Amino acid sequence: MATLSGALIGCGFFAVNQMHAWRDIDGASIVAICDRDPERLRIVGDQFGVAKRYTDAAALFSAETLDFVDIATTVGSHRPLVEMAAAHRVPVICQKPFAPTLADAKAMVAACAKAGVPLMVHENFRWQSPIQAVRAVLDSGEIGTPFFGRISFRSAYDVFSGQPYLATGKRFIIEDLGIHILDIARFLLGDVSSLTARTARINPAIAGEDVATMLMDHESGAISVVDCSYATRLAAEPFPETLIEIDGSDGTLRLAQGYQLTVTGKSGTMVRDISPPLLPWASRPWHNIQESVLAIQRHWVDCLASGKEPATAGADNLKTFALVEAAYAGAASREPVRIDDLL
Ligand code: NAD
Ligand code: 89V
Repeated sequence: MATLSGALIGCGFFAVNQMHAWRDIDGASIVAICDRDPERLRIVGDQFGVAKRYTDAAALFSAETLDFVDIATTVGSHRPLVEMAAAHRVPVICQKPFAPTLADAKAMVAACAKAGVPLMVHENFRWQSPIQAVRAVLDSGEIGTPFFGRISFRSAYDVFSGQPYLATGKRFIIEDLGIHILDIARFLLGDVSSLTARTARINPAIAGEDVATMLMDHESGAISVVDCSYATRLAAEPFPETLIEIDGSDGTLRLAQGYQLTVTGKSGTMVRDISPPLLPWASRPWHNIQESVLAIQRHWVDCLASGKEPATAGADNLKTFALVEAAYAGAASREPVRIDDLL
């Protein structure tokens, strides 16, 4: 397979993981990087030996011939950068949250569709190997048809030290973290027809909500609860594990802290340790997220090579993003929100 030439835009906190993962992937190579902050450009360029460096994305697109671009900036710049990629007919990966609003996200999907360029949202949590293992159990039919799910992320980990901007936005946990957990709920139980939400801010030092509880009706008839908190102090800090309970017509599955999966189904009860691998460049406790970065980027390269649509294509991500918008609207109104009305 010919090596695809990519560029990374945004060389901040999380992009370093993406650069490590690109180095591990045969079939793609990052040939140029861009950051409006020259110091971040220097740090990442030197660490990964990338000589072509740009402080302006427009200059990058004009000067380079690219097979894809990987946008790892924060949300405010996603729409102009994705539209710039579409204008240059360059396939594009965009970090989550995809856009500031669902209207922006729809415009970005439309721009890429009109230009005929593939667009994938870097929605990596569903690519964590424990989440994929849960999905494989459901697909095997071992627990029958799911009728209830709880997808839970509760922690008191200090996310603000690495990502200080998370403390300052009016929106916090649903937009930043809940978006992943809502996507996992869709990945496991299917699309959602309605959502009811409640939020709270426990930490007085931040601007947004740090607790959110969401109840969802899935189109399949299953019900799920997605609960997220950064105000939950536990004896053993679980960050960044997503815990899962699913009840089905023929059994149950439980993904418990420490990556312990218990399945009680048609063939009895099985307990398995499904801890994610610790990649050579990864560090605990982030290794779970880091391995999913490698998996989603590999998926992108496979999709570009085969012409397949990525699992988290822009069009798919609109359905996850709609859950985020519904959660904020529903928490404000204290009324259930119909998802079809947003899409
Ligand atoms: P960051 O602020 O550390 O890095 C962003 C970088 O982008 C900065 O260096 C900034 O100078 C640069 N930048 C911003 N606008 C630019 C522009 N127009 N042109 C060029 N450079 C520009 O942020 P971060 O914590 O690395 O987060 C980046 C994105 O990754 C966010 O959307 C965040 O939500 C997401 N993220 C995803 C995960 C995940 O698991 N998927 C984890 C953490 C962060
Ligand atoms: O995955 C993320 O988007 C991160 C974190 C796990 C800290 O919420 O911002």
